[in-house]
Amino acid sequence: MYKLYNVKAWGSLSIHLLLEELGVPYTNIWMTADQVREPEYLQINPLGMIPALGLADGRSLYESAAIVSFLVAAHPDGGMSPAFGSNDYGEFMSLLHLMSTELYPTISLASGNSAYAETSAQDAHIVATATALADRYWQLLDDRLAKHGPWLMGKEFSALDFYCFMLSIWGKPSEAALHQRFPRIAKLAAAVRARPKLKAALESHGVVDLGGYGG
Ligand SMILES: N[C@@H](CCC(=O)N[C@@H](CS)C(=O)NCC(=O)O)C(=O)O
Repeated sequence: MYKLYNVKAWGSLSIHLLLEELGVPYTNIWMTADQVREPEYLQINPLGMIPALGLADGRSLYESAAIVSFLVAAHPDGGMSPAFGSNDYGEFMSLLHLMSTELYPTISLASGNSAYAETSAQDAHIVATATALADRYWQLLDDRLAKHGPWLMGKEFSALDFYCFMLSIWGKPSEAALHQRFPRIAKLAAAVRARPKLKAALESHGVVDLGGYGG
């Protein structure tokens, strides 16, 4: 059975929703921010970050996009990705990695208190630059939804939509403001929230309603 190392409304949210949608058994382990930084957790994720997924043989996986890629491959009947090796799958991977390696860290930088800044002026510069770059990526995703929606893979709902939803709840200055700028992202987020299988998980993260994350 899997073990999900989970913090409310952190990067484990997309994995939590994916596990629920797939209907596979897992043990949910709620963590505090302090526990994530403790040496015991570094044995599970050496990066000291959420998410991590414990496997039945005692190993653990980290990096959210890797966990998504693993789960959709381990449970292909769950229908959470296009067929492996298809051109659609290639596109699925491009979008997953765009969101995990570009948009996710850019959103983190846009949140401020960057380790890269020595002064508050430097931090303000990083926040402004990262906010503008994040908006560029959001526009790209919104444009794709406008052309090929309602989901990121067109008519097929997939694990990408959970991932996109998770990033959108961290919208700056608020989720609602992000929705105003990117209406198709707003539509996608509302449609994810409306999926019956996800109700309990969304409630447990406090993100059933718009702005549940804190804005
Ligand atoms: N590249 C990582 C990024 C994960 C990440 O940034 N997680 C944040 C939470 S959303 C975290 O655990 N931060 C550690 C901390 O704040 O102590 C991934 O995709 O899994």
